Amino acid sequence: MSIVIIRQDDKIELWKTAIETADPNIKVYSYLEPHDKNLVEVALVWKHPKGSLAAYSNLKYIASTGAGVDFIFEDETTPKDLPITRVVDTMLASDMSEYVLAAIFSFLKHLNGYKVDQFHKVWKPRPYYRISDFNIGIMGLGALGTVLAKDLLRFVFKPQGWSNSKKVIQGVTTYQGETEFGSFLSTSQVLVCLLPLTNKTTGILNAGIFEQLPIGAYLINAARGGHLVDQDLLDYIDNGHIAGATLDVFHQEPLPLTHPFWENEKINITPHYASVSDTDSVVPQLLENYGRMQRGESLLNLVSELKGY
Ligand code: NDP
Ligand code: OXD
Repeated sequence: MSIVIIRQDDKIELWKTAIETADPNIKVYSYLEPHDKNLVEVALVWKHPKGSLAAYSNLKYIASTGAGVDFIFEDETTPKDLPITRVVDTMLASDMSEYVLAAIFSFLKHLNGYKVDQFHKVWKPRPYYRISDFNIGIMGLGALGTVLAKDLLRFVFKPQGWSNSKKVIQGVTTYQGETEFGSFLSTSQVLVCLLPLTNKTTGILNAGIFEQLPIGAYLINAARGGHLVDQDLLDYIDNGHIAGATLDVFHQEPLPLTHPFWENEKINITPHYASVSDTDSVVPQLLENYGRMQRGESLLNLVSELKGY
């Protein structure tokens, strides 16, 4: 009985060592090394090559080593009806909060604009904003969005959030579903996307919603590139309706060198590094689920195939 790790970056050894160190009784393979695929019960995946999961016919479940599972559903050859788990982790959530806070503070104090000025040796003070000036609208009040909302409260920001189901978070104005989306957007001077990428949320950051934001709004997308219609953002930055954006995720990663985002002074780019699963923090929950599977108990952090997240 064994676990296989399938990912295309350079972190296979890191995860393998972390699991084997935590429990030397578990045999862990890289999908690239020789192993008996029939004995593999669990696939730990992160952006696996499409089609690679289909080779494992005795899997009991698939575990994403990140919070997102969009790449698993996008692979049409993923074995059907298998449970899928994802990471829900306090460190992942607090890292995301720190990233979003950094982006918001940078916007409030024009740090991006001053960096550009510095390269041109320009001394040009601008009126700055204060924490009290803005509502911070969070799209997605799940594991990450909820922690962000609470962290924003600690800095005396005014967070508000939007989700599928109604949420009650003390100090946070919450909006639910399509009917309340417009009210949420029209009062969000900073819009933070922390939605999962699903059929319903693909392309959700588009001209239709930018139009509903207050003039001068700022966008932070740390969820998935597929949420954003790139050209719509460029158009709304060009026409001044959107003041700028911080983007951590893109349709194609790494972002192609020819992409216009690289050249846009009002767009801050980071390389999908807002919040990264830390093996020390995440391996215990992976092992907990492995034990549950062996004991025939229900798994933690299961994803709904119907909802796609
Ligand atoms: P969760 O599943 O915990 O939360 C998702 C939230 O989005 C829920 O509140 C859900 O509503 C809401 N939602 C989903 N679909 C809709 C919709 N159609 N309309 C309104 N609300 C919707 O996810 P996480 O918070 O753990 O993570 C969110 C995403 O962040 C991940 O899927 C991943 O893509 C991204 N991510 C990016 C990272 C990075 O480094 N850039 C790192 C980690 C994650 P409800 O609660 O009612 O179901
Ligand atoms: C994740 C991510 O989904 O890193 O965890 O994007």
